[in-house]
Order: sequence, then structure tokens, then C-alpha cells
Amino acid sequence: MKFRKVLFVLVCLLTYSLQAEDGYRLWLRHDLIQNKAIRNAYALAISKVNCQVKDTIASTAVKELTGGLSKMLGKTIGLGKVNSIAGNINLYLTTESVANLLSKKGFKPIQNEGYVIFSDKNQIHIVAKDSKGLLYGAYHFLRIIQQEKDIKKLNIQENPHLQLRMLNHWDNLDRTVERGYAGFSIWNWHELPDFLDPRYVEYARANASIGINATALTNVNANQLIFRADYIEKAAALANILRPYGIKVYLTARFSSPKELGGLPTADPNDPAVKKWWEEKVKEIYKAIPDFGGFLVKANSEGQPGPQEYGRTHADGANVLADALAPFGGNVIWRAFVYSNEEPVDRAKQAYNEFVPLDGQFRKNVMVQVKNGPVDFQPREPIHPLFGALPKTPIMMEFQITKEYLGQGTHTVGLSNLFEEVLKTDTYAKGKGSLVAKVIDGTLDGQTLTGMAGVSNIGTARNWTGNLFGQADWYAFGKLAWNPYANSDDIFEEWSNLTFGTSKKVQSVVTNILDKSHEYCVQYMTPLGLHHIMAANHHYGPGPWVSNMSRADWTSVYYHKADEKGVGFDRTESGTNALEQYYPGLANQYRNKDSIDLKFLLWFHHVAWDHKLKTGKTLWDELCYQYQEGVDGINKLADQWQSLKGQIDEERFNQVTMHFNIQKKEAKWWRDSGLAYFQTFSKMEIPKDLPKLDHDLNYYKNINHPMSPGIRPRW
Ligand code: GCW
Repeated sequence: MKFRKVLFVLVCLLTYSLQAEDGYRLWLRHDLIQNKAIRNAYALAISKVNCQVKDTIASTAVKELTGGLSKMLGKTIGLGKVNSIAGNINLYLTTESVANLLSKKGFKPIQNEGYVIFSDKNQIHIVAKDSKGLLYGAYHFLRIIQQEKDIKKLNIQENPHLQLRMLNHWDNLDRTVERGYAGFSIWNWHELPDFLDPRYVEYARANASIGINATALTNVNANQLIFRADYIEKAAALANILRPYGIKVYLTARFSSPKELGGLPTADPNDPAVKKWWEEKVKEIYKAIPDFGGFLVKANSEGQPGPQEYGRTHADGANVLADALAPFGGNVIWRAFVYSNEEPVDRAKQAYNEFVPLDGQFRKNVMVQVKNGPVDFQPREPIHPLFGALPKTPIMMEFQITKEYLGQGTHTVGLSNLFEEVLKTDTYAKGKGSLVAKVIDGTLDGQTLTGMAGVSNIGTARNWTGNLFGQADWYAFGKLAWNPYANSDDIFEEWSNLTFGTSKKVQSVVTNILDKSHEYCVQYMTPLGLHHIMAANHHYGPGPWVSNMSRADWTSVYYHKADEKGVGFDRTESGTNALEQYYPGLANQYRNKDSIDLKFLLWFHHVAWDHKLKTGKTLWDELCYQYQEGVDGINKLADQWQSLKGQIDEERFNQVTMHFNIQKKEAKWWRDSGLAYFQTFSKMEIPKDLPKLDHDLNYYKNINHPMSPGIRPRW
């Protein structure tokens, strides 16, 4: 017996040392606990998993628990059959008597997909209302063990605040990924449904472990082919793999599919034949995927087809799909990222103008998905004015986890603070305290359909996200979709522990990088509220000079409006008055250029170069210092990372080091080209205590990266 135990530990150790540290295992490492005292204490306290629910999702919970615990404790954790045996982990669903017991212990009622974990009489209990709750509870318990926390007095309750916690893949059927910087799409459509890449299961595990319960497999710039019978079969094969992990599949619907695939003369949503086509298509999909989630739609936006081509509204368009899905319980997620060709006004205002008149016109199973800011996932934006402005419509948040505008694959930039800043902004829609988080969790307007989507940063890269720290953004997204009131600091700490182990030194550097990098990135890319000044098309690197595009609102000059007098977009009453789309409590914070938070200054105001800011500096000097702070900040973080040499495995240490090396160069590139460009307007000197520019403007203008990844394909 003893020999077998030693052998087991040896095998575990061997597997551990042979495991390539390439980041593939994400935060689900489940390595043998190295601290013997802790491991032995756990091994004494935990011996069997006893699950009273027998369905596929509960079986996943059991498999994950027994598998993860066996690896971490160095002993086989098998199945127990009987309740109330010391050392058991008991998984069961709540009943009336259980609910009474839990309420006596001070727990609130368990909601759908929520769970309670408590320890009692040498046993651990994971209780839920449904098997998804058991699965999430199981992953939570594994996290506790992985972080070597105390399990004697467990007293944990978690209920998800949002129902739909979803990834949006901008993945094309040819495996390219729009705005993807981590290789190709993990979905191998060509070989599906017969070849099932083991990665699909790992994908499902990773997402389920952080509470993600839905995924839109295909790009919002959609291809109608996905609705052809053979592709539906391929999607069904993926759905079969994701189902045991509680993940529902959504597909993106190209609005013109009835024409392109169905051969109809029109895709007019009011046309009976079009309605019928959608009804039949939906039936066909549900036959293959009985728990299909529904459609995600980008319509009348950036050249995508939509109902407006037929003189119909977004509501008409969404409703025809919603009616087809309703009998099966499916939803339509209709994106509000629209801006029309014809409209000459400020692009930041257009979605609001189009959607506010439609409030109340959408079917009950339609959600409107709104990007966090009114322009487009910029390094920093004020919140989208639609939050709080559609009280009769369920509003879903759309964040971008992939870093189209934040250094793409090469910059290490933690996104959680950006997400948190948005979620905790007060819309003032119903007076003070009307946080964006309250809009999307439904509590502000009594909505019951709630959700958050994140544009995925996942690809075929061995470590999934290309940049290792991109894993932290995926993780943070899941955590905030579960609880939009969560604090980034807690998320950083947990991710760091799970990813790099529990050393305090490592934790302090990793969490500091995640905490500070976003602000530094904003400073070296788009300080003081500048936005949309990146290179054209691929959006890689700076391009404040971009002025010649097919649409004015795709250029940089449209957004920064630099001239001899100053820089910035006047969105106040004297300008486009985008300000009026915000509730007064928020608008008042932005209205005055002398009191506005400097981070939004040039978003809302055109400010003279020599205007004295509240910092005591002129705008020009402040801009110069901000740019430099960003560059210096990233250098500092890169140095801190170097201090971890020898404290984490070499492979991952080197991966991150190499990306920091690129980022250091590029932060300077952003700063120097921005200053070289804006100086042609300000005609002012860069303060003497700051580094000079290495090159003239022409040099920067001539840098180009035509082969940058992630560009939208044009079939
Ligand atoms: O940010 C822009 C991107 C497009 C994207 C679009 C959108 C999918 O540059 O690549 O298209 O947003 O969100 O629809």
C-alpha cells in the first residue's frame, strides 16, 4: 500500500517535471502540491467525491474534481457512494429541507447556476440548484486547493449576476480570425464533424471553470455558409463537446442569408417567404442542436446587410429572427455597433440616435449588445450613452478581450481595469448609483434577460492567447461576467496564484503588471482622451496622420482634429453635443474643460495648445509628459518582470520577456510618432527634461506593416 502511494507521488512528480511550461494548461494547472504539510493535511481531509446527481454536466463536475484533486494531492480520489462519511466531498441539489438548513447557516437562496460550498463534520458540501451550479462549485473548490487555502471553515456562496456569459469569436470559416492575434481559429471547420480536436474539450473546460456558459462560434461579419446543412452538422459536433461543460452554442446570422443561401429574391424581414425561411432554418438547427442558444447579428454596419436596405428598422430585423427562435427558447443578440454612411454627424452619436427610438419595439427574446464605449474598443472611452437609455430593452455588454487597439498580440496590457472602470461608471439614468453594472445585470430596469459578451482572444497559439498575459484578460472577463461588481485586484491575485503559483514575490510583480499596464498603455498610445489615432486597416501601431480613407470617420484626423489652435473633438454644446446623450449627472462631469477628468479631456473638448490645465501645465506640456510616463511605466514593469528570473519556469519567463522587449520599443514608437505629428501643429518645444525624438515625422509615417495579422478578409 505504502509502496503504491510513493509510486503515485513519483509518477505525479515526473509528469510535472516533464510537462512543457508553454502556457497550454492556462490556470487549470493542478500540479502536485509541493508543500508536504499542506498536501498531507488535504489528503487527510479529502478522500472521496460523492455526487447525487446523475447527468452529463454533474458527471463533468465529478470528473474534474476527482481528476484535479488526485493530481494535486498525489493520491487517488475516487467515487464515494454514501453520504456523511468523513473525507467526502458531497455534491447535491438543494431541496426544501436543504434550503432551510442553508438559510439557518446564513446563506441566501441559491439561484440558477449558483452554488454554496461549506464544510461540516469533516465533510465538504457543494450544493446547487442545478448541475451547472455543481460544476461551477467544483471548479471553485479546485481553485481553493490549487491556491493552498484553508478548507476547514468553508462558507462560500456564489450566484451569477448575469445569465449569459459569452465569448464572441470573430472566427471565419477559413480559420482566419478577424482581429485575432493568437494564430488561427481553433475551429477546424474543414475537418469537422469527423475530426474532433482534443483542444475543443480543453476550451470547454477553461471556459466552464470561469463560468462562461455560451459561445458564438463565428464572426459577426458573417458568412451564410454556416447555415448550410453540412455546416450545421459541424456546429452540432462542437455543441456536443461543449454541452457537458454547460456551454451553449450561438451562431452569427448574415441577414441576407435567405437570398444568398435560400435563393429568395429578398431578405426583407416583412416578407412572408423570408419569415418562413428563417422559421425553417431555425427548425433545422434545433434538430441538430436541441439546446441551440440563438443568433448574434451585426446588421447595417460596416457594409453588412440588414433590414434598413428594405426600409425596415433594426427592431423589424431582430424580431423576424426572434419569432423564429422563440418556440425553441432561443435568443437574438442584436448588435448596436452601427454607424451609417449617410449621416454626417459625430459617429459617437449614431448608435444612440438609431436605437433610442426603438426602445420597447423589440421582442422579449431580443437583447441589444452594446460596446463599452461609443466609438470602438479604444484604449479608453467614456461609457456608451446607450447604457441606461433603453429601459425597455435588455442590454448586453460587449467588451473586446482581443486587443485590437491595445497593442494586439505583442503588448502586455491587463484589461480588467478597463472593464471595471466601465462597469462601475455611474450612468445617472435613475439618479446617483445607476452603475453600468446595474444596467446590464437587469436590476436598474427590472430586466430578466442579462448578459455580457467578450470578443475572444483565443487561437491556435500553443498558449491559446499568443501573449501569455492575454490569459489573464480571458480569465478576468469570465469573472466579471459572473460578477460585474468584482474587483480587478482580487481577480489579478487569483489568476497569478493559479498561473504562476503562490509565491508572494511572483504574485506582487504579476498583479502589479496587470494593474498598471492598462493606464501606461493609454498614456503612450492615446493620452488625455485622444482616440482612434492608430494605423489604418490592420490598426497596428500609430497613425495620427491617417487622413485619406473611403470614409471620413475611419481616419485619425476626424477624431483628433488637431490644428494650429489646439487638439481634441468638441463634443460639447459648441460642437457635436454628443454630451447631451448622457444623463445630466454624468454629462456635467464632462462639460467643463477645466474640471473634466483629464483622461477624457480631448474626447469632449478641443483645447488650445497653450491652455493651462489643472495640473498647472499647458496642454502641450501635459501631453508630452503623459506620453513619457506611459513609456517609462512600461519600462518599469518590464524591469520588474526581470526580477522574477529564476522564480518561475524559464519557458514562460522568456515568452513574457520577449513580448516586453517588443512593447518597450513600440511604446516609444507610439510616443515619438505622436509627438512628432502633433508638434507640427503646436509648434512648441518638447520640455527639456524629456528625451528628444530620434527621428522626424516622415520616418514614422513611412513605417508600415502590411502583413499585420487580423485584417478583415474580403471574400
Ligand atoms: O472594431 C471594429 C473592427 C472590425 C469589427 C467591428 C465590429 C467585426 O475593426 O474588425 O468587425 O469593429 O465590431 O463589428
